[in-house]
Amino acid sequence: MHGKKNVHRPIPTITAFEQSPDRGKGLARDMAVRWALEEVGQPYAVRLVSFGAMKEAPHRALHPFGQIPTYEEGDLALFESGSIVLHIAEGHAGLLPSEANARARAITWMFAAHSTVEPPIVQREIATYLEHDQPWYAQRTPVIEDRIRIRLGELSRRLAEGHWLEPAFSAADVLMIQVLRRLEGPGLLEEFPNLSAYVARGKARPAFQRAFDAQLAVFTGEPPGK
Ligand code: GTB
Repeated sequence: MHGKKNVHRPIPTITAFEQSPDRGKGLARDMAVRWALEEVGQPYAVRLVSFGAMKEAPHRALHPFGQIPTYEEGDLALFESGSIVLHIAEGHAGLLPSEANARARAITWMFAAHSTVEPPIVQREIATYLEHDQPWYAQRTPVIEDRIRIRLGELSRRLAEGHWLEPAFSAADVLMIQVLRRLEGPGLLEEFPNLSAYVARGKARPAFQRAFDAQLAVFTGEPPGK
């Protein structure tokens, strides 16, 4: 049964960085999970983990790669933000269409966000943060940026004047917008005005703002909304 509403389920607990390197910009992958939970109105708890604790056995029992986010709900423990968002969308109304083909198309876009659009974006981050001292860095960066531009161009043409990837906002938009947010700032994303507008549309959603404020509060130490 898809899109079950009002089913009693335990409050899930997610993990997030105790100290996010993005200093509260909401770019770490707990943000997509928080956003999905906010969209469906599911309360959740957060356990903050340090970089050290992430690599220790108790956390690795939840996440084999020693990363965040994880998701615990009763007997169920999940890792991989895409899978977690899909699980949330499967269990609640509002993040996936109920008609079978439309639902399959939205799930396809979820995979596209993480499998097709995101990889060159992550390659650029890795080059910027970890490989900038390498002799080949200056030559490699424009190559990666061209790969990103190709994907953004393709996505931009498909989105065209559309508001969302499918006719209604879905879990696919949560993942895709979070992927595109990793390019924010003067640069590549701004070369594609409809993609910039798409990201802005997602960020304007009240659920995005609640999720953003909650993760920012971890960084500032202030309660959300202050
Ligand atoms: N495929 C997994 C998923 O989607 O859940 C990838 C999980 C992952 O990359 N987790 C990262 C992590 O735990 C945090 S989100 N890293 C620590 C480690 O591997 O030891 C990636 C991330 C981190 C920081 C920023 N930032 O500062 O801007 C953005 C994104």
